[in-house]
Amino acid sequence: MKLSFRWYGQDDKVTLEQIRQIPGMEAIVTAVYDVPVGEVWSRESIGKLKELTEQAGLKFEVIESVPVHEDIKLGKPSRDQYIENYCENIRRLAEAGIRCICYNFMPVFDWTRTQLDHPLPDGSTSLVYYQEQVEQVDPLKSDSDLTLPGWDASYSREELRDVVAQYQSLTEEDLWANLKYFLEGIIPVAAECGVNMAIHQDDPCWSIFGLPRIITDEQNLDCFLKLVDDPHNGLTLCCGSLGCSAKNDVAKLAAKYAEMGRIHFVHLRNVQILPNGFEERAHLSSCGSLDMYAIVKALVENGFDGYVRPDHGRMIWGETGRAGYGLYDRALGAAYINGLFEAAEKECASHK
Ligand SMILES: [Mn+2]
Repeated sequence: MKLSFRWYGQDDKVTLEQIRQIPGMEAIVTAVYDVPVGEVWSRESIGKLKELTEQAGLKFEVIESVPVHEDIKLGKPSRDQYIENYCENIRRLAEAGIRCICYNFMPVFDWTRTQLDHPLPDGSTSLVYYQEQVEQVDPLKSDSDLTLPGWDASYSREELRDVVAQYQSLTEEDLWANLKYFLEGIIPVAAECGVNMAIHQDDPCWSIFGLPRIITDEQNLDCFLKLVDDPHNGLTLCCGSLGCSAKNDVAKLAAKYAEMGRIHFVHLRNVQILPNGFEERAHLSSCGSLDMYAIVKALVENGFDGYVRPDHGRMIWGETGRAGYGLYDRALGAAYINGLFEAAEKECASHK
């Protein structure tokens, strides 16, 4: 298990120099942000990220994310060009030394929360999801003032309504078929380039606004891996996304898919499940619903040796910045993950 940290490029308030000082930190997880979704990334932009990362003494082997154009998810005729662009991105990233690409296949909304700065009793703030607030919002009504934080700012109100409307006739079966078509286009290229593709689970792992969502639970993850049964077609195991449903036993899923060799990247964070949704919490097991030690131990016991990163942190110590992606609480999460990892490694070694 190797520790990594997400970095949003030169506009990120968190610097590479700060990240490098976190004990055990090996690599940066980042992306090219200056290109519209669906276009080919320039070799120059990729090279700049690699250069900055390596100058800071960190490795450049994981990309999060190469986003998937909506036309691919919708199965429009234009998807073939976007899939070809995606393949070209895989080739260019492999040339630069990238070994793993994280992506997701969620219609329209990458992730959904109802508040990004919800105060917790200890004075920190975190991202939360309350069902009753989601139900007040209808993205099909362009005259509604209600929006949710994190909605893609690249869409105007009307564009958002239009893209959501295009999904109204798309069933889960259609989305599965479009995902399969996409995988059949990209996985042979990934295999040829030695790149592991790692799909992120839907966040949260249920349907929102009537939009289909399929990367949600064990049954569907099993189906996903069989769509193209190749080791390069694997998972980003996101504990927080799977863990906001009590139906998902995250430690069990970690063990199962690690043993199959199909986990290529892991997001470690904790959530507290509530009757009406969930709250993101500190990484420590006792702060939320997930047994983080059981998850890390399951990964170690089953031979997972890829990258993990602390996922969203709370805002603490007065830090301001990108919600979920401050320095301090994610660094605390990294330190905690180091401890879990060392304990799990030593426990496994003592049983051999
Ligand atoms: Mn995640």
